[in-house]
Amino acid sequence: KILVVGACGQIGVELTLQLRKIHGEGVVIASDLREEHPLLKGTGPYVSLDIMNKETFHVLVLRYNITQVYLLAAILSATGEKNPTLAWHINMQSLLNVLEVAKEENLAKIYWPSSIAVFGPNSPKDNTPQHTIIEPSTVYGISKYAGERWCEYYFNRYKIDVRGLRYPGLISYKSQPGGGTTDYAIEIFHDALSSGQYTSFLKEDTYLPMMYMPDAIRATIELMEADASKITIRSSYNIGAMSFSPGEIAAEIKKHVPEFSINYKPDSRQNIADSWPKNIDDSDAKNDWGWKPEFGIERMTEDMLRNLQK
Ligand code: VAH
Repeated sequence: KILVVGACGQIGVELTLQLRKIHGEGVVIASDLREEHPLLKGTGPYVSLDIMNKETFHVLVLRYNITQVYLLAAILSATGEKNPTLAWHINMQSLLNVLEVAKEENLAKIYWPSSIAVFGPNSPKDNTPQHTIIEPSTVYGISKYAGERWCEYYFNRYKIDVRGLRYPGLISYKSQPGGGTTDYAIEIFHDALSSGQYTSFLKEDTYLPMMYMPDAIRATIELMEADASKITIRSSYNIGAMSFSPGEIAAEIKKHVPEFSINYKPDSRQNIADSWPKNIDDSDAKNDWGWKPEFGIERMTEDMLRNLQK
């Protein structure tokens, strides 16, 4: 059985639905601290779980005969800066709880996402390599980098088959984002359709690596289904699809919503965005398990607007 922790979050909802499509509804147990997300209702088993409680998590793994865990629960970059020690505690202890139980129960596979937020001001900004200077300057990035090292440690020492992806900013219409710096790229679509106007909290020319959620979900599944012998990165793979700035996505939206207008009021999130790469070198993901993105800015914009207008 597969357990998704954080199943009601921006990634969790769509990942749970896709895993249920592939493995069958009864096989995938969705769990979260919050109540069941409307899109999950009626699609399979749901349990309330506080992943910070190792004992209740361990009991749940035994009761439901769990052999794989996807851990999506985390405090993201912007929220993390408001409460650094809480973000560190939640992001790290949840992972350590999962890795420890994976060792104690010899679980088959663990998925834990990292982020391009692991890169800091001293990392190369263009074609950021898989292995480079990594000095994260946000608590979220620090926790994701530390988590990558823990995943590699449990693989090397206890042979736990843990895998991960350094997600770029993710864009989706099905579920709400949760406190990220890249969330402007989701808000802009909602505002374009509701008010025709958007005030961006990042500057016009702030380029960031981005990915449409269908690509991110497919990448996660393809990574987890790849033969273990192909996986050469046990921290977390760089992965990319596109990069754009608020100015560029606004121009793309304007092609569909001519009256749309944007203005810029950078806030504290600008400093976070400025510390991150502009685009990512994901050649390891391409070479090891055949990664290939399918959505660019045009196709994503068209799909986002069409689905949000429904
Ligand atoms: C955030 N959406 O903004 C997340 C992600 C790379 C960005 O980690 O914090």
